[in-house]
Amino acid sequence: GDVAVKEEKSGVVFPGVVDGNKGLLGVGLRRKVLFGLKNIDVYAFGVYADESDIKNFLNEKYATLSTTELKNANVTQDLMESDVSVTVRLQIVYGKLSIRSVRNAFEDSVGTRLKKFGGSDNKELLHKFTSQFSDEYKIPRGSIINLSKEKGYVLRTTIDGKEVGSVQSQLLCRSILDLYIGDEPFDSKAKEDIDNKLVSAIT
Ligand code: DAO
Ligand code: DAO
Repeated sequence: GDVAVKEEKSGVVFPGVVDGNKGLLGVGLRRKVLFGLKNIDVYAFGVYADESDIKNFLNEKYATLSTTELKNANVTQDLMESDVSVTVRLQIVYGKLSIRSVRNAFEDSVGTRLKKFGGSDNKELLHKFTSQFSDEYKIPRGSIINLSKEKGYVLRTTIDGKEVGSVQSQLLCRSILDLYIGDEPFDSKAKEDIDNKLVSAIT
């Protein structure tokens, strides 16, 4: 539906639709453990995709499966590897985020995935992505960052509606989505909700 949804742990509300046509599939929270002891809420996120794009893609692939077979199919994984446009909207919750700590965090989170899916050395790709975020950007609490995977595996980033840059790479798109809907997602409840939503889009 087109209804706004609240991420309960942070209280952040996500609009039901973004980019004119992408509907909300699920919301979650990105936490991080600091110094092995303190848990901080870094940002809340919502995952969006165009419903008719999803239907077209999934119907093509799954039309012949029974409901049970569908439950066992890895629909989310197929979505990650597809060329369907997906937007992940992040709303910053933590009030003291520096660009440097952001860069360190995603060298860790995204870097791990690039290695996992790409195999070889992906330092250059990681650098291409992180070098978009120069030190002049400020991301105080409430900032909204959109990570949009567009047709042709282009990852476009905006901060508070302002375009920051885009990188064309299937591996990077796959790795970013993996943070939210992959095997070890930041918020497993969010992934579960998204899975269910996808399956119900087919049936
Ligand atoms: O204050 O040093 C600190 C801790 C900051 C934690 C940073 C986590 C960053 C997570 C990535 C955010 C991407 C928008
Ligand atoms: O949560 O570990 C993570 C990685 C999130 C990747 C999102 C990157 C967003 C980049 C924003 C930079 C702001 C200057």
